[in-house]
Amino acid sequence: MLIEKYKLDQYNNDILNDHKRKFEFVASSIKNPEKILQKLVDFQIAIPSWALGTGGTRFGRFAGGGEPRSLEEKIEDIGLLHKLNNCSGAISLHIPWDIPTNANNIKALAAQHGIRFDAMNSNTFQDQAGQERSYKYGSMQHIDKGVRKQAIEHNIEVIKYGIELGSESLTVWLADGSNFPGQLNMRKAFQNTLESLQEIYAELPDNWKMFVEYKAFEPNFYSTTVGDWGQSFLYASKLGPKAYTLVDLGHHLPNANIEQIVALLLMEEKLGGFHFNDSKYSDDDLTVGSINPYQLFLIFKELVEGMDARGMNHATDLGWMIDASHNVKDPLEDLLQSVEAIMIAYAQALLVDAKELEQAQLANDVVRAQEILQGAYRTDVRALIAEARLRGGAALEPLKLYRQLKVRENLIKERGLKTVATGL
Ligand code: RM4
Ligand code: MN
Ligand code: MN
Repeated sequence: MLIEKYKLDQYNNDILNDHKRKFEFVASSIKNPEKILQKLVDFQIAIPSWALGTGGTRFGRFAGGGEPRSLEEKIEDIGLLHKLNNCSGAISLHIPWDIPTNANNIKALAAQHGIRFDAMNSNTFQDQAGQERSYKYGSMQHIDKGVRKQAIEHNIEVIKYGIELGSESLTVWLADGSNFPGQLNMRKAFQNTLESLQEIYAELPDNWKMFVEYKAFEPNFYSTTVGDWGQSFLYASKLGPKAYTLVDLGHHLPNANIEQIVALLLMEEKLGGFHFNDSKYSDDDLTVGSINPYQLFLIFKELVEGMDARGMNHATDLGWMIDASHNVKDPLEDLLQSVEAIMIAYAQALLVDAKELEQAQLANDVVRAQEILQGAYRTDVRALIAEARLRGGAALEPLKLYRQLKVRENLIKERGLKTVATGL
């Protein structure tokens, strides 16, 4: 399904007066609205290819209907999102779930929708059909050199696919670890993993980055070989300047101070990428901003401050991606909500007056510091984000237009009710 431009414009025109009123109200109460708007127009969040279908739990999966059956249809779905919000202009592929059999065609299709290829993701956490050796006891940490070699070769293959598509980064998330005390030698597991990563790192093109993602637990429950930001930082430091830590919001133990992690990684120039989601417990992969939007704002506040301190480009210098799973919602609606939550937190963080906050900190004025942060957080910035969308040619209210145009109903008509997308 394609959304015709005239329908989008018509929709915007119908609600334009109401929007203008709200926009002028918020714009009049903030400093530099134009500067903030430009940042919002530029900001893009990649959509992972595995998030376009209904995700399952280990107990079951309830397909939603009209799910993309191929990589081409996944790109079309992201094209719909991008048309609606103008901030989903990138796709992140997971190999082997989404092998681009004809890279030129795939590239051309993506270009038609204004989509570029974000980080490539490798998969050594599942055994694939026809695979020679098993990852049951890990991949890059494995005691058997043959298993490690297989995992290394897979990652090198993923880089090759990425080069063909114009991607410039590889995300490595390892499920490696142990379920029981004594199962492995932790030092050797680390060293094997480091050596494996070094072999992959050696194959990275000059302009590529490697993101080392960490996760506290699951699927292993006793130890994880890249378990937290300290371990990821250690690998990334030993690997070299092209290696960075990737922070996935759901990959921490409860109550971890993620904003502090982000601040320090940025300070050390080792923050590379970001996976957005929200959670009540840990890796719940829920809609961004659905559980703890204030934490998301605090994280963005550190991101903005830390990137500005280094003169970084917010839109391009870090890899931004959603990493979520949709059990009960329409995946596309869920993604629209997630992107909106990210844009809200980003816009609110841009409202924080860094100089004023610094003065409050230097005066040990704790109350003032809190007022500054919460003043920004409690500003209703939705009209600002809508204005950025309008300027970028997208919809003032993406979710409402999605429903009005009956996008899901149309996709079900096109693709059928019983389609299941590849992914988890
Ligand atoms: C993992 C991790 C990775 C993602 C897979 C699908 O929990 O978050 O980033 O590639 O899920
Ligand atoms: Mn992730
Ligand atoms: Mn995860």
